[in-house]
Amino acid sequence: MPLREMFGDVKFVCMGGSAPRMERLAKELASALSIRLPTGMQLAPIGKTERYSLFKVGPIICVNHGMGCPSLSILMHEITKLLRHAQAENVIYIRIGTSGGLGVSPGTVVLTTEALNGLLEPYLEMAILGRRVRRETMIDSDLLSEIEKIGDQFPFAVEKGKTVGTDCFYEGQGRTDGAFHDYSEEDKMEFLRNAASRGVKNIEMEATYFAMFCKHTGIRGVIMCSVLVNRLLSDQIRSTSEELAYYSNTSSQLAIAFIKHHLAQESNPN
Ligand code: R2B
Ligand code: URA
Repeated sequence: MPLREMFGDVKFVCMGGSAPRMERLAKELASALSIRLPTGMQLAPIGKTERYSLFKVGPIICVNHGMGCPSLSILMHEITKLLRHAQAENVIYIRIGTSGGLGVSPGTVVLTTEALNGLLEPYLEMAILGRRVRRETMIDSDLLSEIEKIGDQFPFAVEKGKTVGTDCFYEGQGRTDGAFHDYSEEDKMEFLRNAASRGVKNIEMEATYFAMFCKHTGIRGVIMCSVLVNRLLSDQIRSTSEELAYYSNTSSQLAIAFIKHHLAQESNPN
């Protein structure tokens, strides 16, 4: 494929778990940035869609990464190789996701400052060549304050905080409504309160790998996740489907506003 021609202009890669959400985001970005497809053309995924669905609108890739770090890790390696071959420069990676909140209300977008693993430690541990390798998971992006400011225009809250990334949605996140659990409701609340007291605002399943990857490669990356439920109050989502659709879309709205602002600033720096 003529990769340079196809992807050499890329400036942003938006990644999120689900393919339909990423397709919707691509359509919303096209409309927000007034990117018109030639008459009669439809937005379509590029390449195969068995594992990931990738869309491109102007200088933005929108691609889904599935659930958990193993799935995300393959995507991040392959997208990064693709963009290197295409000679794309200064690309910003954005994870746009959903999460369970700690002490923050549904609809809030948490901007991750640092990712913690399920032991509440600030690193990702991987087995590489039969050895344990630990890598840092700080988000040292100068973009967080810019994004926080952009958040002021929205009716939902945008807050910086630490994010726990787990390998398991149920026991790993201290749920008591999975197929089994070997701890009590009190144990669960102690874990969640302990995490909150260390500055954790949300829990999801990809932040550690995403943050590590960006730090290790020097790629500028940010994680913005919508909160679906305040886990300090309940694990059950009691919102209506309309409310839930609104809550899960707040991070996409923030990402669109950020990309628009950033592109406008680049084309008119004064
Ligand atoms: C958020 O939602 C998914 C689990 O339901 C997971 O991918 C995540 O991080
Ligand atoms: N995704 C998660 O991983 N956890 C939640 O509580 C909600 C969404």
